Amino acid sequence: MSDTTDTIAAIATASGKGAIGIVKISGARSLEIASLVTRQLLKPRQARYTPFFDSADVVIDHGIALYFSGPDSYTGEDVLELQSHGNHVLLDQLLKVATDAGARIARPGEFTERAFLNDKMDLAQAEAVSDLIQASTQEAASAAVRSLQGEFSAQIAVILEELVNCRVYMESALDFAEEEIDFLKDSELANRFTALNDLVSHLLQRSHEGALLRDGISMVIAGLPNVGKSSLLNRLTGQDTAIVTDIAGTTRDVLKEEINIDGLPIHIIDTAGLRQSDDPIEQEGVRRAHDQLSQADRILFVVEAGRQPEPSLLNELPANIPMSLVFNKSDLHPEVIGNREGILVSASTGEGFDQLRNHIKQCAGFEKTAEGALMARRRHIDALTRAQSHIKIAHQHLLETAAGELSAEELRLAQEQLNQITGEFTSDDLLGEIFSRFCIGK
Ligand SMILES: Nc1nc2c(ncn2[C@@H]2O[C@H](COP(=O)(O)OP(=O)(O)OP(=O)(O)O)[C@@H](O)[C@H]2O)c(=O)[nH]1
Ligand SMILES: [Mg+2]
Repeated sequence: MSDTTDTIAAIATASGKGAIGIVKISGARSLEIASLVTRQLLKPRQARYTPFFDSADVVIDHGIALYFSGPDSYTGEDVLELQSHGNHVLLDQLLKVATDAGARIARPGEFTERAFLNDKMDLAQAEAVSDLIQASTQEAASAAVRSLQGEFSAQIAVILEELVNCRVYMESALDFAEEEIDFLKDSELANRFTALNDLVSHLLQRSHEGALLRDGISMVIAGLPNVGKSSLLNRLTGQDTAIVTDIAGTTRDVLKEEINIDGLPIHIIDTAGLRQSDDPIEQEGVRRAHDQLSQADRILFVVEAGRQPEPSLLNELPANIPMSLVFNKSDLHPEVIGNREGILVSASTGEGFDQLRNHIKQCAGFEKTAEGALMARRRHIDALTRAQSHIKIAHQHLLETAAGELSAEELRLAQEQLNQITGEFTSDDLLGEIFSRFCIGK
């Protein structure tokens, strides 16, 4: 973990030219650096328009200096923000004044890590800061804001409180050994277990949607040559990205595009038509197609309307990856013939695409809960899932053997899992990994 006694500094704005650029400084030397740069004593929380000096007394720029005295700041420490014009030469000069005065360059995420260590936010909120910066759709940004405001953590707190109540109830039962069995078998406890389980399920659903908004899903379009895979990609993206011709074997390279359906990011991948070929370039295209197929979250397998997929070709697809059948060219064959069901579309006319988009959302488990998605990560979902299975085992112990102690122990384990989400008990390694993925200056 970092040395939290250092004063840290970083350029907080994105690289490149812009109207303004910001250097951020946090730590005990902030006020001293403020005096060096501005030659004035700044008052907390008062924006001061001032010249910025370098160490040789030369004016570098004029800008706004803002000082926050700890603990009322983002990091909980003394913080200085220097807003200059958005030119990296200027910003580097300002940064140099700070480092000459004893600050060191901050690591990625170090400001937010300090905010976490100083109890300004919990770990789930800190992660939401990074997710908000990375959000690629409005829905993802809203989910991140909800988590940043603490909605996710508040839900965890509700579950934790109920877990603790159950434990207290059970442990008081264990203290009165003769009455234990009656206590443990009463319906109140059973109801509480069911309610706990429902709370976790609901939070899991909202988190699952948040994770989808953050990471999206990858969908590989595959099928025989000429069935209209590239036309399908173009219709979904609304752009003429892929070359379309009536020559079978047009596409060889793997083509990746990004769309979003109601905020759900979809990475769509067009591939070469699957067939045996003597052409080494096409062979390589087919090999790459199989490569992509093995990594997909879902396969869109395209077949010409009026036909059925060849079983031998379907057998070549990776068995562990879900597949949706799409019958294309409905303008030529308006009906699905045969026993396998699929979605009927026409990449030429756009018919059936609303249905296809809905199908994709549904398959991803993206249903939009009433309160909205909460930004969550894989590790949150894993911890919630583990907590839920401990709760289920705890319930089983009660139902099947009235084993109060074992049951209480499972609840304790569930509690541990939830505490990991908010960072109550989290290893330094995990913290290091989480914050290292932040951008510099945040
Ligand atoms: N009538 C009709 N023609 C279509 C439709 N979709 C694609 N086509 C035509 O089918 C031919 C092949 O389309 P592509 O999109 O290149 O097919 P592909 O599956 O990518 O082909 P390869 O890259 O060779 O594997 C082109 O002539 C398209 O214009 C459709 O919905 N209706
Ligand atoms: Mg193609």
